[in-house]
Amino acid sequence: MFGLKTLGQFIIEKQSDFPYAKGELSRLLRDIGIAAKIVNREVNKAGLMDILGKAGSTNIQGEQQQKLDVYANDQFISALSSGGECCIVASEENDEIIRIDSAVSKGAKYIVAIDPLDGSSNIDVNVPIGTIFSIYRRKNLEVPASLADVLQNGTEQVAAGYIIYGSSTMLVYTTGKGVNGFTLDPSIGEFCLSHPDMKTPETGTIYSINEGNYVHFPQGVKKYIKYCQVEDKQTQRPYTSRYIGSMVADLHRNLLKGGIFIYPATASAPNGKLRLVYECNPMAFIIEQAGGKATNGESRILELQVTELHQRSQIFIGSRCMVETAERFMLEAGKLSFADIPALTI
Ligand code: AHM
Ligand code: MG
Repeated sequence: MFGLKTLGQFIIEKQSDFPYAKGELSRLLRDIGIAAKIVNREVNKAGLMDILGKAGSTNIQGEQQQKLDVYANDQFISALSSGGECCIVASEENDEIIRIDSAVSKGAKYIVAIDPLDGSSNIDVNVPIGTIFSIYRRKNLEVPASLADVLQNGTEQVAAGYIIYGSSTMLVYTTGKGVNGFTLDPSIGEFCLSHPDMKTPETGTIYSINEGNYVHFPQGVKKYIKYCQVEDKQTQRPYTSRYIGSMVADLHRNLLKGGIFIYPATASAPNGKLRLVYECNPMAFIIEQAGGKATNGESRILELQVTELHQRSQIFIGSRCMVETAERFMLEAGKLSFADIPALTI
């Protein structure tokens, strides 16, 4: 372990950044890290499990074989329940919030919003998938924890992070004092600090969007895509298009290399597809902490009013300069015609 710093060691070290910390948040982050390792183990066997699934869709105890996204949900809820620091879990997999009564009675302070397995349509084809989490503090310890504690604006997040199950497994998180990334070393079963103080480039050359939906995009997005494709040496255009279809993987790559990820409104989804509470807000917190920017095309994601648990938002997120340019296209849409975009070559 020479020179290695594990997630557990790092969390304990960083606790002193918060003078009044009693270790609860540290324990919560540790619980998430443990659940992530369990989910990682199953994700890694996904193909194998499918093959073994031929023996029947039940396990050795005769129980129904669980789908991996349900399995991940169960693992995180179970780790958070037994950890005792989280009184409410809000998950993409559950219509309603889950109250952890044993933790409530102990006065647990934290709320966790989670997408246990994002991009789950990519499981079967061995493409990276992820977990996204967001942590809030209970608003008022004098009253029972409720949905109102979950419906806080993104600016109130105490911590946020993601786990990417890819060619290697990484856990990346922030508590509002920068972003740090840890790679799972399977030989010792520990997340080890591999990417300290992550910063995203001010600008980049990658744009990530499901261009198949082009005809349904708002004018500003259409025009921005065309801008990305125009030749211009100074801005290194045309940009490269990269879209995995797992937000965690697309954002992780863009965080490291510089780029923009857009999931806009479409004709059939006027508020976009991605969920504000457990997808957009945590990712926005992380990217901002890494020096990037996240908006819904006009307003900062973290300041959007949260009114519903499964609320959706369009999102423009990544390198600051690229997001600002895209925002300008959104703002000017309606005023600009295609001919106004410099050197448009389509
Ligand atoms: P999910 O939460 O059902 O997995 O959907 C979220 C995923 C994101 O990871 C990804 O960015 C997006 O859906 C891809 O959607 P699309 O296939 O419409 O491009
Ligand atoms: Mg999701």
